[in-house]
Amino acid sequence: MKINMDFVQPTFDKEEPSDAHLQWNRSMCPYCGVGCGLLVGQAGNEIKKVKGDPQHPANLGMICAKGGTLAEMMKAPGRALFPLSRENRGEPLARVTWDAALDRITEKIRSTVREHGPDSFAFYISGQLLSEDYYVINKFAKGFLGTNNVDSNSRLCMASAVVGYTTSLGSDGPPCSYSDIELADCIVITGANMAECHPVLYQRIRQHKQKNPKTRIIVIDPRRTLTCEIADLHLPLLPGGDVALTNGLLRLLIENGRIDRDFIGRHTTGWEETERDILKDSPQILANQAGVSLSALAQAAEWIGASKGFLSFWTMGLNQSSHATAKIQSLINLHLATGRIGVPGSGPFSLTGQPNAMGGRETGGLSTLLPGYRRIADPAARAAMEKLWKVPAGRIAADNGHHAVELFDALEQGKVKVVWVIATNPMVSMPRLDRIRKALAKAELVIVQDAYHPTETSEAAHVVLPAAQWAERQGTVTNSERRVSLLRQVVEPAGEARPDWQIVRDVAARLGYAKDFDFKTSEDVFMEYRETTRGTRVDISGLTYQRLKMGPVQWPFPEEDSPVSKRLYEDRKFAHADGRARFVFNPYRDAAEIVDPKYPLILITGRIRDQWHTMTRTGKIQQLLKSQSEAFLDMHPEDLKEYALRDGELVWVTSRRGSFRIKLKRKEDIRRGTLFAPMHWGSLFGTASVNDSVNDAFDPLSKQPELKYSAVRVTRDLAVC
Ligand SMILES: Nc1nc2c(c(=O)[nH]1)N[C@H]1C(S)=C(S)[C@@H](COP(=O)(O)OP(=O)(O)OC[C@H]3O[C@@H](n4cnc5c(=O)[nH]c(N)nc54)[C@H](O)[C@@H]3O)O[C@H]1N2
Ligand SMILES: Nc1nc2c(c(=O)[nH]1)N[C@H]1C(S)=C(S)[C@@H](COP(=O)(O)OP(=O)(O)OC[C@H]3O[C@@H](n4cnc5c(=O)[nH]c(N)nc54)[C@H](O)[C@@H]3O)O[C@H]1N2
Ligand code: SF4
Ligand SMILES: [Mo]
Repeated sequence: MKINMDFVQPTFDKEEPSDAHLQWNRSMCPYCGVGCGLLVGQAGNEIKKVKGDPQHPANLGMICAKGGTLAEMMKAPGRALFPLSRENRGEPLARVTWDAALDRITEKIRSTVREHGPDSFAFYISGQLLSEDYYVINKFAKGFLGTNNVDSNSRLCMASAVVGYTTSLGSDGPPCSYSDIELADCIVITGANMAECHPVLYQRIRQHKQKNPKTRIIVIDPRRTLTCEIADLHLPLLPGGDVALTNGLLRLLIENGRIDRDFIGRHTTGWEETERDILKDSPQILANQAGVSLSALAQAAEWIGASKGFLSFWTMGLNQSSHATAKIQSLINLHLATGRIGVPGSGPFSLTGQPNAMGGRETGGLSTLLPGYRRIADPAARAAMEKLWKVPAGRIAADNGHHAVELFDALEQGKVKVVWVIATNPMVSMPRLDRIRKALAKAELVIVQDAYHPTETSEAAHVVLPAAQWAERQGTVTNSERRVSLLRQVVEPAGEARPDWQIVRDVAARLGYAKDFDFKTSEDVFMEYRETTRGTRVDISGLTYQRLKMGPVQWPFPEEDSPVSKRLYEDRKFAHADGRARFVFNPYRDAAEIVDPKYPLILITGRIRDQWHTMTRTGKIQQLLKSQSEAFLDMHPEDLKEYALRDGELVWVTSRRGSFRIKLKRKEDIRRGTLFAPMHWGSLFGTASVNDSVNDAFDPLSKQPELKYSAVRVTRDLAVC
């Protein structure tokens, strides 16, 4: 076998004397989508120390505070150690055997599906699962139970990026590599706070800028975030002003003669209409609508137009919006108009949040997808999967399953009766927690499979299943740049915890599908999964665990000796049937649409550097709580004055949907009229969650909710409302 050596053999750094007695193994960080390779130093079954792996191409040895405290994470209290069960909510959860727990689940799924049909059951899963977990869950639900009710927290995270790429380029899949950073001379970071959320990549950009000071960095964010420290230009747009802003940039690029008409003519469709529509609004109108000055917009257009390598990063500021698809298509238009895609240092680069959000998409982990980037709506795709899964034609239901928001509505309405939640904590992370609470209370059986208990969601469960986490199990993950890495098992699971895929396999087997779920190891699962990718855009049919043990690789990887796939579309062949990419024009939406005197402020929610989501892990690590130990609400000093409120006081934030109480924080670096609160704190920390009030409106195409834009008021007393 010829080996593709884009990764060198391990040379463990054992220089520090205190580390010498430890046994070092390779691992992967279980937090963000940068996908850092780690070295874990262990003594027996205990992980003592974690370092960045200098050989891993994603991080080249770097690591952030979250990755650096993983040894402490393994000692954090509150692990789910044994299966727990109770007949009715309100009764205490009691320890049961695995057999008893799995028998109970199996019987309930069997009887519910028999009486009410397969769509009375649903999985709600997570981008923190491994690809093998995802594959087994999808195969079980879509191929055997016959329901497409498998949606993931990626619906709150990446769904809009999937639709944006698919509609513009013909397929999902970020077309760039991290190594494009070092080749870019103009980097746009929009709706992304990379300094706090993708710290190691941010570090790479910072280093590139230090070495090449002429590299232009433009940050587009209503807040002056930490990321702005490396920015040459910050465009503090109005929340939701993105389409006006990007359309303004496109208009100025046209006026400046910076359009690649040769590329447009050969490789795209839809330009004529787009150019016509873009020219309808003046740059001044578009700048006003975006809430930025025309001179700043013109500066950004100038730098983009003059650059050779134009790379744009985006994350939740674009994805989490009720017009997210429009925002993303407008951004991709800039790359198509300038021909800056599929060439070094260029491309529209959606950063994934969770460690395996990408793998989730590849394995078909949304209610609209099947493995290999196949879509449920495509009859040929369903037929292909039925053949691969050796199930009768017509087994895979033709309709998409419920997306996340709709799934909880269906539970509340009693249409879905049994829900199995894996590796996500919707009682903190879903918008409109009042509805999620009611939905879970209505369900006949709530199964929560988590590495920790209690969580806000496991408290609502009938059955809690303990999952092995991070280095306690083995499998593959794909990071933002399409790089597949093998996460090795280096320690034994805590208590009786089991790997997620095994738990689902064992229920499938009990339901009579033992032959089809005859996977002994995660490698067995991987070998079956990789076959489903053959001939698709995410083809990894040449990949093996053995190859991955030598180092991670980017897909596609169709042969054992495939060349490195650094960039998609280098051949200018886009994935639409005609081989061309599509311009999609979107008119800007009036950014002030929902502001009403009763709810005059806009609440933005997001992340802080040292916490991970709902804090089941990072909230228990002292070192990570030091920088920020409690929830807060950022408000501009002028707004504090206007509403006669004081820095540090407790206030009520009220939206049309609900209220929560939180501590005010004076903050210069935020637009007047906007507020920011972290999403992390939930009821187990004794505080109300922001999601008690956050908007559950969603994008019509991606169904991703508007987590970044809620009209609210802030008052000292709730009674004032
Ligand atoms: N420390 C830490 N890192 C993480 C995570 C974590 O929990 N903690 N989670 C991971 C996950 S799953 C994800 S999805 C990513 C998220 O990573 P990011 O998307 O970078 O993080 P957020 O803080 O959610 O939001 C990003 C920015 O969008 C801005 N924004 C809000 N509205 C708009 C708008 O209308 N337009 C524009 N252009 N910008 C807007 C916000 O002000 C915010 O600064 O982070 C990943 N990394
Ligand atoms: N208001 C607001 N809400 C948001 C967002 C926002 O910006 N604003 N962001 C949204 C986004 S982008 C995301 S990704 C979501 C994240 O929201 P969640 O997915 O709810 O957040 P986590 O805390 O990461 O939940 C992961 C759960 O999995 C458990 N776990 C860890 N490892 C394993 C494992 O190996 N197996 C199993 N079975 N369990 C494990 C953890 O203990 C935890 O309970 O939040 C969304 N909600
Ligand atoms: S940047 Fe992300 S993947 Fe890397 S160590 Fe930090 S949290 Fe982990
Ligand atoms: Mo996310």
